[in-house]
Amino acid sequence: MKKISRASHLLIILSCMLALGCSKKAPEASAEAAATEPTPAATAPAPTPTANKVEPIEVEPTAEQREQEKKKALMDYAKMEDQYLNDTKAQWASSGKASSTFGDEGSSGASPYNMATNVKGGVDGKSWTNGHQDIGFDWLEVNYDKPVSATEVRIVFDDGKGVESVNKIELQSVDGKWNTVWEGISDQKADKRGNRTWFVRSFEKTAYKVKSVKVTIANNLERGYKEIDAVQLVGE
Ligand SMILES: [Ca+2]
Repeated sequence: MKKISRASHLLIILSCMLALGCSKKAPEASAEAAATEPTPAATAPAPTPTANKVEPIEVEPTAEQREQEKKKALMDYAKMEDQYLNDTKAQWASSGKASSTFGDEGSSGASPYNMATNVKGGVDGKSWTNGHQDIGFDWLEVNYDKPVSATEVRIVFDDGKGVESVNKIELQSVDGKWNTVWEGISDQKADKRGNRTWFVRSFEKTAYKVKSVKVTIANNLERGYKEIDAVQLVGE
């Protein structure tokens, strides 16, 4: 019995040693396996020689080419504006009023030259000029003869003056309710291609019929007086 137990004891020690040996060898084996695995560097394609690479030569445009580019930009503007002006789904305001007018705080009051009534009708070079350069907010409200389900509003700024200050566009339904269709910080810059800058905002077609549009401007966003010539309402 003693022999057997000694033998089994030996067996246990042996198997333990074997297990240890195996477990000790295991990392070595995996290290060997790792060593035989190809390294990414070895398989990476050899860098192509740069000596033979042909660099594109940048050619300065000639004065004539620059002039052509300028003409093309003017033509693009002409086409854009022509589309707006002849848009059969667009109508011009029939009347307008505003929160302030240039000169209205003076003793003689605002000149007709700057009044909100100048936004009535199409683009004609006569504009509403607001009364503040950098303080507070101003608004312009315009009315339309034919109420429509609206999809877009286009505000025409004379020389782009004030286009960066547009802050909100609201539409009034025929039952008198005001709805904000856009509010934010204007990303529009003065359009240098033409004498007018069109501030255009599209939105989902309104379920209600629109009769008036109110444009709010944040005076401090673009310092100086703002000039709006006309406001188009698009819809049917
Ligand atoms: Ca006008």
